Amino acid sequence: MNRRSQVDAAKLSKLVPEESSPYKPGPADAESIAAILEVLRRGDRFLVCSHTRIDGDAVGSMLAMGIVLEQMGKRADLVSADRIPAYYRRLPGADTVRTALRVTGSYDAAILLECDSVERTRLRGLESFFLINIDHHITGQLFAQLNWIDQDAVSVGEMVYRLARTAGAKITPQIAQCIYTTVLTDTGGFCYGALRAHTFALARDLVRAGADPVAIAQDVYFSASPSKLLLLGAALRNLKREGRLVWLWVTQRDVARSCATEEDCEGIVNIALGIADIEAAAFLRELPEGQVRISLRSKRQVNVAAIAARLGGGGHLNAAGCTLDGPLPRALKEILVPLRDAVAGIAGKAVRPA
Ligand SMILES: [Mn+2]
Repeated sequence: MNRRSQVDAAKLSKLVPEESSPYKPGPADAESIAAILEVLRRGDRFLVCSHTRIDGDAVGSMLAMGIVLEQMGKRADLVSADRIPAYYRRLPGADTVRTALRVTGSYDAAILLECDSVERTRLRGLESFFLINIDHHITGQLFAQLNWIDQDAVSVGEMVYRLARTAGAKITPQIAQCIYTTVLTDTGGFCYGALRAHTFALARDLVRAGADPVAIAQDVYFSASPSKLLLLGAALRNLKREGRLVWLWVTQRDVARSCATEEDCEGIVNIALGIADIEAAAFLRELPEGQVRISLRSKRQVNVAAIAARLGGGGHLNAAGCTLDGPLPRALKEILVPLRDAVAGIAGKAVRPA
């Protein structure tokens, strides 16, 4: 009996080597990582920030970056223009992120995560620093002194993981938890984005390093406030469908009646995209200042990043956003023109003979 179990264990360890990781990122970005690490090794104080309307990738990659810098013996100041949403406040180090609209002080570099411009941070005073730009958007821009853009990364957190591994950092349970959150949220729970076999290898690495996938999913997907569901109800009452296109909106009145906050708007657009045979979805919300924030989602080939970019926004092929001038009916009219064109283009492709 004993002997047999030893044989089985030996067989198993041959099949699943304990120490090796199947997560093998390509060598394509070795140069970018080396250049960034060079700046990090030479400096002492760094500023770490991300975009406004801070999301899971922004929070998780900032926090992971902060821990990696600390491990390297550096000082990292984490600053955000927005408060950390409740879903992410239990992440390790979330309470160290300072909320501010202006940054001062002396830093060897400012690391901008997931931003296509300095303006995207909504932080003033960044221009005077040496800027490092780490981004994975299709609409990423080379605005900094050092730019590392990888559209194939599922999250900026994945890029921070590569940087950490190259730096020889220890992937602590805290780092793993932060980076797993970025992967989970930017893929919509492993549903979309640049998902590849190596994404799951990355998730495996992170779980083995101490990320708790169930606890993180509970925080991200099962912790909604009642106000969020009330707002969702209001949005669903405003849902319109036209062929393969769907849109819905909330007014400032809907937001006030639901006692909803900015973060309660997160994810509403994905519910609209959940309708069968829909190719693209838009969620519009009136902002207090009168502008209209638009979230766009699509399945397959409808390129919502291109639509958003033409209107001053940006994002990914299937997930993007922009802000238009109000009032709401005017903004809706403006966004429907390119959306209808894009969806009609897909329909045309489908019937064209090969
Ligand atoms: Mn992201």
